[in-house]
Amino acid sequence: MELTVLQNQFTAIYHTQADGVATAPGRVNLIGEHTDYNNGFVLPCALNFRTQILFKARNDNRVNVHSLSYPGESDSFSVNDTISAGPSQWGNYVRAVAFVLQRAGHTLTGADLLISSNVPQGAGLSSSAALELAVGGMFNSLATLNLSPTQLAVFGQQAENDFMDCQCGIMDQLISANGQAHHALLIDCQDLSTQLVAMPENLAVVIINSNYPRKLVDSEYNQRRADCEAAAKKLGVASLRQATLEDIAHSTTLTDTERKRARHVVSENLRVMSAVSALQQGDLATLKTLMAQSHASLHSDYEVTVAATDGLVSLSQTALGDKGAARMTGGGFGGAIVCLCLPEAVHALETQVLPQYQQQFGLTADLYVCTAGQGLNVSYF
Ligand code: GAF
Repeated sequence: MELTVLQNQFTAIYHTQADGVATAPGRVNLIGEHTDYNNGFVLPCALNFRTQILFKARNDNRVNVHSLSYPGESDSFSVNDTISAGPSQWGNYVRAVAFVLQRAGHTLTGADLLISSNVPQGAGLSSSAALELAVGGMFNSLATLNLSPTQLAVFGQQAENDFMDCQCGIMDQLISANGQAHHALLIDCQDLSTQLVAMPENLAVVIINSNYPRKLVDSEYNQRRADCEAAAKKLGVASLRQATLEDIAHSTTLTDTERKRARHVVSENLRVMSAVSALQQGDLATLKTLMAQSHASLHSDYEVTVAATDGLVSLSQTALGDKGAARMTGGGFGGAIVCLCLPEAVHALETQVLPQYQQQFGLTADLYVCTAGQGLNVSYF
């Protein structure tokens, strides 16, 4: 939404003008799925879809929150008290970030907030990480906490883990904090070091949201984490980052399920590193192979795809031919797929894949042609 419209809305709600705006993006992961919580490698890029929070500091310790996505609802809490869950799920993301900052000993400032977002929700594009980072950036700036974007990302992850009860890894928050326009970011989730990887100018990033209703996502996600931790323990390593495909093949103690989960994680880490070289060389044929292997592994070994996302990927791979690559992206169990393709191939996705998907699965998919966007930003008017 245009900033002036948002500023007017802020004034209509709070009868005063906003001081500034904190904005943070959603993300798409190009490759490296379910590797972050195994201390592995991921290669996401920030999106040009963003969450914006207009804010004005208050003289008391209250945080008042409105969201344009939930008109008629609001939240309000005091940063002087211990923060607990409130009436709304969306408001709880604001509370969650305030809670973890407060728990770490930071003194927060009260503020009036207005949230607006164009990150598609429920599509696996990290709308929650975008909100957490915008909230963290806003408190950081208002209370002069001097936290780095990476520190804010860690607080965002803690907010998910310790307040929202979702045991996610660090990828979504870290890319929302540190993304750079026109670049993907290779993240080593073991030490949180990052390396920018320029996106080839001749490749479009296309996201297709399956709109498949996501169910049991959190419980299945947490179960995958537990499987990986059990596998690492049996292999005698601190995390699957330290395991090799040979270790996994030769182990006599892993269950079939643990062997499959570990094989996905270790092979996916190798694919991420190959994908970085392929992106740097603009080698679409290799990217196509790697993304197809990643999807197949997520289907067979990690078992986080559903028929709808398998179908979308397969239809996209056929429609793109040698002009593009496709795989599921994000946590899975529905959500979105990502395609990297020549701009001239986008038409085939729109005119062939969307109607075929509708016909086969009875669902209307949404297609977004995206660009790699900028990470967290806070500015004053
Ligand atoms: C979700 C999680 F939030 C991430 O941390 C990551 O594990 C991803 O699923 C799978 O790669 O987005």
